[in-house]
Amino acid sequence: QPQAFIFDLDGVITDTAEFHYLAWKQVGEELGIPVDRELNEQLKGVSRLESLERILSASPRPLSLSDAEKEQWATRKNNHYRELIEAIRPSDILPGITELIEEIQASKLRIALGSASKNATFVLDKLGLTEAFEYIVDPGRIAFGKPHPETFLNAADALGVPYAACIGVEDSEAGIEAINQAGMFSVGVGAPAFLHEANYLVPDTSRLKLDEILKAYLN
Ligand code: B16
Ligand code: MG
Repeated sequence: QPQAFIFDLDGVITDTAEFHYLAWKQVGEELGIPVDRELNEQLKGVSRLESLERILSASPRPLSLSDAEKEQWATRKNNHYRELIEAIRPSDILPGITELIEEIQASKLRIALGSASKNATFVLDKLGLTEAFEYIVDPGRIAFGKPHPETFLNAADALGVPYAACIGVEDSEAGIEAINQAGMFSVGVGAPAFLHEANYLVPDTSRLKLDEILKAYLN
């Protein structure tokens, strides 16, 4: 029997994945590196500095930046991002998520957040969802980001729930790999082209139904 859900934030609870994309696109333009949606799939779920590294690797001309310069570009991206998320409101919770959380609570299952984002608590507060999460992973204390399983293991350990009794929900390829590596049941939200490793896949959040997820888990 499952005991807990561990949710990703950006792209699952709310569409901040789009804001991360727009912010990186802007930084890419400033750096002279085009950031398109395909490259963006490789940035989802990945930390700020690692995302920058991946963008720099895609540069059409060789670019070598010092660590201090990289920090500056990462901060620049975060400033763009913070501007974009300033106006987030509870109505920006993605379709079906409020209902899913209510169903999970009614079934007495536990709920944690496993986001890579240092802005996660800010976003959850804006959405009015902080109370729904019993535990929120602090990415500052995670040594290895997604696709490493540490984020999800940390959440399960904090709840005191066996890994195999956890269900992780993710929109990123890196995140699905992390959940699978953790020995948990993975639920993907998005396109099969990127998320085909998910144990259960839906095209968008409106299709996340607790009974369907539990049926798939028990199969
Ligand atoms: P920040 P998630 C991830 O959040 C995003 O998918 C990824 O695009 C972002 O780079 C990462 O958080 C770090 O975010 O710059 O705000 O610390 O999808 O794991 O909820
Ligand atoms: Mg995500």
